[in-house]
Amino acid sequence: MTLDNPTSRFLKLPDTSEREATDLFHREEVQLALRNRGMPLEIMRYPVTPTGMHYLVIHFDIPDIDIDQWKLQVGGLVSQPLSLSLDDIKKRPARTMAVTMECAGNGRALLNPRVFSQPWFNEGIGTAEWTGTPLKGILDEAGLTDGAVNIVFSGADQGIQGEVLQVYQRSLNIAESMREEMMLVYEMNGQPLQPQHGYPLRLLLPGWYGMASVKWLDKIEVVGDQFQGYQMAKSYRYTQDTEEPGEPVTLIRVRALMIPPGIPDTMTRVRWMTAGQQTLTGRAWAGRLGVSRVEVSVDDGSTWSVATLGEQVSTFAWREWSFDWNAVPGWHTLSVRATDTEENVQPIEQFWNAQGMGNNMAQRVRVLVE
Ligand SMILES: Nc1nc2c(c(=O)[nH]1)N[C@H]1C(S)=C(S)[C@@H](COP(=O)(O)O)O[C@H]1N2
Ligand SMILES: [Mo]
Repeated sequence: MTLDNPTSRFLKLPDTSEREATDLFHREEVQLALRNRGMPLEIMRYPVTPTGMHYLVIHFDIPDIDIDQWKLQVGGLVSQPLSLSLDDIKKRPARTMAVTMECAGNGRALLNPRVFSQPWFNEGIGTAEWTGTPLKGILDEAGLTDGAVNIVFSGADQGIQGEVLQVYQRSLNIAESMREEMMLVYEMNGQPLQPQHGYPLRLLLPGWYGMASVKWLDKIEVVGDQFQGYQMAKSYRYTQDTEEPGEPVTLIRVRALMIPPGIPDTMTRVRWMTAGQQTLTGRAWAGRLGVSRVEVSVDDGSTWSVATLGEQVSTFAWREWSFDWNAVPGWHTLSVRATDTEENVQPIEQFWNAQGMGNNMAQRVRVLVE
């Protein structure tokens, strides 16, 4: 949207002095938010997110890697342990795939009561074209031996979380690890991985929430039991309190997001737009599943209309949607929700969990039309 007459005029959108206490963020949440940037939602206009605008999550520090010393070690219950340099890995069969990645905590800041952690609204999302080699090829070459149950992927980053000193580690069962789309990637959008995205090598598990795609990967170990590391057994669980074990967070749930239409108020991000025919657009994804339907509401969820689905960027990436709206003057709350190919639909009200995971509540956007 462009203004016909860009002359400034006085226009007061909701008053920021009337914020409630629940809207105030803690110093540590702000600190996390500054390290872990989100993707500005208007950037959904690009099918592939420019690298500098892809979201980021870094639990500890970005590790300092000496590429001359660096090797990927593959060991444990294998018949042939491997030690591979980046050049060795690049010589293997290569594949490039667009993948939509989302943080499992996306939407967390919208919970009430709010959960203290990286305070995403809806911007923990991005789609990149990743280049690497299939994980299965490496595992086949190493040769899993009898009794292999889990594969443990370790990053070079270390820190303390939940009072546990640890390296960032996640595990995966054998069947998932052997899926065709699982990759070890060394390029993002045609360039070597940037330090913040896992240089020199990361795991990429399309369809899974982002935490599973271990960055700065330097060790793959095949083990004979269920790995119980912190990022599996304690963190990334759906629980109602910190005591119960709960269920593991795994695949990405269905979600659609809207490019906020019109123009924003700097402080509140509330939108302003002119009356008449407007096209609302955005993207929708469902991890491993497809998106079967996207619906838009212009009356705060009272009624829903079906949007037009556009092309899907790849099997594991988002697809565009659009919806023509005849905007009438006044205040409106716009909303969008998607349904996946297994008929899971995004909730209107968020169910709450103690770590603020998998929150795929339908997005709401306040708009003043004049
Ligand atoms: N080694 C390591 N891998 C990691 C993380 C991390 O902190 N350390 N963060 C995870 C989380 S929670 C997410 S959502 C994704 C984010 O990947 P990105 O920063 O490239 O978008 O990386 C995952 N892999
Ligand atoms: Mo994440």
